[in-house]
Amino acid sequence: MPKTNFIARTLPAKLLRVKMEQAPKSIESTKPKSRTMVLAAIIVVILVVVGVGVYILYRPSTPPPTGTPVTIWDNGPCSNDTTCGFKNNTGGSTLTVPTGTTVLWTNTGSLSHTVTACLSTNPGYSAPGACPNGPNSNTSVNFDSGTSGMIHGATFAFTFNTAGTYDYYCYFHPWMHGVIIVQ
Ligand SMILES: [Cu+2]
Repeated sequence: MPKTNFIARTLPAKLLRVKMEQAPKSIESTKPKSRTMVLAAIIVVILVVVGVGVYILYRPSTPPPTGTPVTIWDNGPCSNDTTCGFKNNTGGSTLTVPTGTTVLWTNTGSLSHTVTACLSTNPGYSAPGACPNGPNSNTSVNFDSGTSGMIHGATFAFTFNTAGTYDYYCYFHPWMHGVIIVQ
C-alpha cells in the first residue's frame, strides 16, 4: 500500500517538473527570434527615413526664379479691389523698372489668380472693369500666366525688353489691376 502511494504522488510531480522545464524553453527559443526581427525592422525603417531625409536635404534643387517682385495677395473672398490685388515692394500696384527687367509675380493669396496683360486678344479682356484704360499701346508685348490660374505660392516671370506702360489684370477677378512701367 505505501509503495503504490509513493508512485501515485511522485509521478505527477515528475511530469509537472518536465512540463515546467519544457514550457520556458519553448518561450525562450521563440522570443529572441521575434525580438531580432522587430529590431531589424525598426533599423530598416530608421535607415529608410534617414535616407529619404538626407536625400530631400541635399538633392540638387532647381534655383528659384528671380526678378523684381510683385506680390499677388488676397484676404480670402477677393470680392473687390480692397480685398485682393497686386502690390510691389512699396505697397503700390504700379511698378516702374528699367528696360530688360524681369518681373516676378508670386501668389501669396489663398485663391488662384492670373497675371494677364491688357490686350484685346487675351481671355477676360472684355470683362467689365478688367482694362479701364483700354488695351496697352504696345500690342507686340504680351504676357499671360494662363487661365488655369496660379495657385498659392506659384510664380510667373516676364522680362520687359521694350519701354512702355503695361496694364494687366486678373482673369478671375477683373477688379485686380496692376501696371508695369518700363523706362
Ligand atoms: Cu485673382
